[in-house]
Amino acid sequence: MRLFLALEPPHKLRERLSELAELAQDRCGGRRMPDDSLHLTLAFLGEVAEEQGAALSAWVGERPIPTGEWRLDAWGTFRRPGIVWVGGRSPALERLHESLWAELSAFGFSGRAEHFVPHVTLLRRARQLETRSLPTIDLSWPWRRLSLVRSFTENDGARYETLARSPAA
Ligand code: 2AM
Repeated sequence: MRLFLALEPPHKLRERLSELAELAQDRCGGRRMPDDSLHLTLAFLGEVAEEQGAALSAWVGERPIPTGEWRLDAWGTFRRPGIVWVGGRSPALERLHESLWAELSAFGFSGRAEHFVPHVTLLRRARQLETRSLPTIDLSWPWRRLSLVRSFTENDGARYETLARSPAA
C-alpha cells in the first residue's frame, strides 16, 4: 500500500484553501485537488507492505506530536507535474519533519527527499505556472495531530484514506 504521513487542515482553513484553489484554477488552469484531499505531506513513504503498514498505524496512533502553528504566506509552483501550491517556511515543521524521519529511519524507511518544502498542493497539471497575479495570503494552520494516509490511484487521480491519527496532544 502507498502511504504518507501528513497534517490535515482544520475545517475553516480547508474552506479557505478550497477558495484559493478555485482562484488559482481560474488563472492557471489544471486540476484542483478535491477539497477533502487537501493536506501537507511530512513524509512520503511510497509502497509499504501490509504488516509494516499495520505497525505504522499503531505507531502513529500511540504517539502524540508536538503541536505548532504554520503560517502560510507564499504561493509556489513545481514545474513537474505542474503543481501550484501555497506554503511557507517553518522551523517548527522542519523540526517535526526531521524528528519523524529519524524515527522512520529506525523503522527501516528511506526515501527522505533532499529538500523539505512545506506546501499544500492546490492544482496539478496547471497550464500556467505564474502566481504573481494571485492574492497575497497570510493563513494560520494550528496543528495538533499527525495522520497516516493511504493513497489509492484511480482513473481520475488519487484518492486518500486516513488510516490512523496521533492522539490529540
Ligand atoms: P505533492 O502534493 O507535492 O504532489 C501523496 O502522493 C502525497 O505525497 C502528495 O502530497 C505528494 O506531494 C507526495 N508525494 C508523492 N510522491 C512523492 C515522492 N516521490 N516524493 C515525495 N513526495 C511525494
